[in-house]
Amino acid sequence: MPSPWDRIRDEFPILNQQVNGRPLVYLDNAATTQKPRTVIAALDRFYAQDNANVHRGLHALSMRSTNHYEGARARVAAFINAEAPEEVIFTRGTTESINLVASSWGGANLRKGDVILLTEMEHHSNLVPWQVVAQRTGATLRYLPVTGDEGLLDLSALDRMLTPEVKVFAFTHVSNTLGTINPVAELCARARKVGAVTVIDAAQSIGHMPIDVRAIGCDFLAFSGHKMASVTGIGALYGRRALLDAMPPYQVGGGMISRVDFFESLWKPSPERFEAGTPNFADAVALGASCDFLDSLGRQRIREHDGRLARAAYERLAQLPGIRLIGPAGERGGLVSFAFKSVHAHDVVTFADEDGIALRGGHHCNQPLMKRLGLTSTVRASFYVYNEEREIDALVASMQRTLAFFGLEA
Ligand code: C6P
Repeated sequence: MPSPWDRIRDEFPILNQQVNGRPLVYLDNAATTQKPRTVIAALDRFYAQDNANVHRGLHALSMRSTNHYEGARARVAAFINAEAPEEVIFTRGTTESINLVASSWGGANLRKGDVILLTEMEHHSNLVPWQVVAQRTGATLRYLPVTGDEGLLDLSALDRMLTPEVKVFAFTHVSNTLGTINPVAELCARARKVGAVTVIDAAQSIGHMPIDVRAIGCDFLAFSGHKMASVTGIGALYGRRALLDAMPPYQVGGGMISRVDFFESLWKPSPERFEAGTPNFADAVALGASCDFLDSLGRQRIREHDGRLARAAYERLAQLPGIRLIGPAGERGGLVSFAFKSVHAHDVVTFADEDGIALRGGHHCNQPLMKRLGLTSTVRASFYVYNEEREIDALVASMQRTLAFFGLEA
């Protein structure tokens, strides 16, 4: 039987184009992944056949649409092995999911004297919402250090930092700048010992590896559809049922109430409590389709593929003069991040674009981490299911051309 891997690039129509007269080499997958035909078709089919508002109508289209929307919720719940679909709340993505937890759970449960534990490698989306809730409640922020250029969490500091005052421990699964894969199950187990609630930012892991929230033992997990071969504007928050049911709403309005009077209202349970207004049901259907697509490839196989490319790129790039690679030299997620001593990241990315290669250069929404490493920016190449070894050749050749232009060749 043919494997979907055999013709993987044909599944992604966008890849078949030239950029600046060269075949496109798309290595900006950590920013957003491309979309396969099956996901585009699922969205098209939904709008062409089933579109109607959900949870409101008694007519056929509305009931069909509601079934698709709730089916997508069940599909996402199964994808992460949640106990029940009600533990999945649809949001706009990782950022909104974390804002929901910080504002709703944090606002209701944190007070002066409590500690919010984060890590130095957090994306702004898992940092700023906690700063704001700390200011609102009087709680204190604490950061688990990163070891240096190898970019690991300093687990030896955890015992000292994970005190009973820590009420919540929020950390990323895979760093979008370092490529580090954090030992999330171990972090959750250690947090549980002091009674801290755990929040995992899975933006960079959800599309790249198997994720089982029950095996990991987390309380919350946030992710975005557009980083897992799905469309923009949809993502999810997983939360343990008991915690969700005890949380106040994040936004209020239609759809999330059980009764409204002129002066007070009652809320529905999760997930409706956290989905005020008309939800993004069409894109949720596309998210369900991307779960099917990723499972057809096999998520363990995706992890091996992306990790292998990232390690190969790391080893090839390490031979270039004046390069500083950050993140672990061994096992890593599907990205590499580096800086040249004498060429700014934006110049590197601009030269690469001339060669048809899409990279990202900048601070990657990781300003505190950059400061910690004494950097202002890096170049990042990030891989996904359709990338091939020959694209690493193109990447390295482009870097050599850039270095030669600046008179820095070996
Ligand atoms: N990182 C990158 O190029 P949103 O924007 O809500 O879909 O995801 C935010 C986010 C949260 N956590 C991590 C670890 C992330 O990498 C991201 C998004 C993109 O690295 C855009 S800055």
